[in-house]
Amino acid sequence: MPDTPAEKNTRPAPTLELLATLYTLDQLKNAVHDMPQIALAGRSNVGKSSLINALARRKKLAKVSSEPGKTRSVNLFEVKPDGFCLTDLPGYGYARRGHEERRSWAELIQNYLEKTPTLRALALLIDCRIPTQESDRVMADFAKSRGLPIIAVLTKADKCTLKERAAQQKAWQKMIGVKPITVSSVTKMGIDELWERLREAGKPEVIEEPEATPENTPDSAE
Ligand SMILES: Nc1nc2c(ncn2[C@@H]2O[C@H](COP(=O)(O)OP(=O)(O)OP(=O)(O)O)[C@@H](O)[C@H]2O)c(=O)[nH]1
Ligand SMILES: [Mg+2]
Repeated sequence: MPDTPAEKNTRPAPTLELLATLYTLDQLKNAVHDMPQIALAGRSNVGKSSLINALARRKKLAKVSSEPGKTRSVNLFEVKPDGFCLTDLPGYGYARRGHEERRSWAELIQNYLEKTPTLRALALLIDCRIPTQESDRVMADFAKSRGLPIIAVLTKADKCTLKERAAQQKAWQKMIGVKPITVSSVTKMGIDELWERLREAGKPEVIEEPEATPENTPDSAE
């Protein structure tokens, strides 16, 4: 008889499907999805949309640009067959956009984060070459204040040396108390490990049946 393969290896590889693109607060309010959600947050250009593509093993599922400020909407991607959503958010902290545009994005991100009851975790992305910034700390503090688990991700690992990477990991671990996973959307380094973490955080809650007691067990039929 063949050996039973480990459960991890029998799970079908997840696929990503665009479920909704939301530009306004009204659209956000009316988008009712009861699936668990994990949001990808981080400064503009950190590589959120590229990471969505790397996770999906597709090139153009999410729009990517070398110009910061590419993603302007909240994009929900359903993870199949797991049944949760990954959310690609606009980036924060990009100074060269107009004041009005930045304000409306900030409002959209804030509303999404504060008013999504099924939000399960925040994947917080940090560029491995850029020192910690106040805006990242604010995002981490927000997640902590909500009791949201943070999955810390160091992006663009292909662009920095091992030494730089280790220093950055240490700085982030000290600041947010979570060891970041190092990934590269170019070489696909760390993508499998990140999938494991995301699938664990997004899995549907198991509602435990109460234990059978004489009080809650109906009498057997005559
Ligand atoms: N070398 C390298 N470049 C990357 C990686 N990930 C993203 N990039 C590049 O970084 C730039 C920004 O990537 P995006 O994925 O659009 O970044 P984003 O965080 O979605 O940006 P906004 O939508 O503006 O918030 C693009 O030029 C990408 O090709 C990576 O792992 N390695
Ligand atoms: Mg983007």
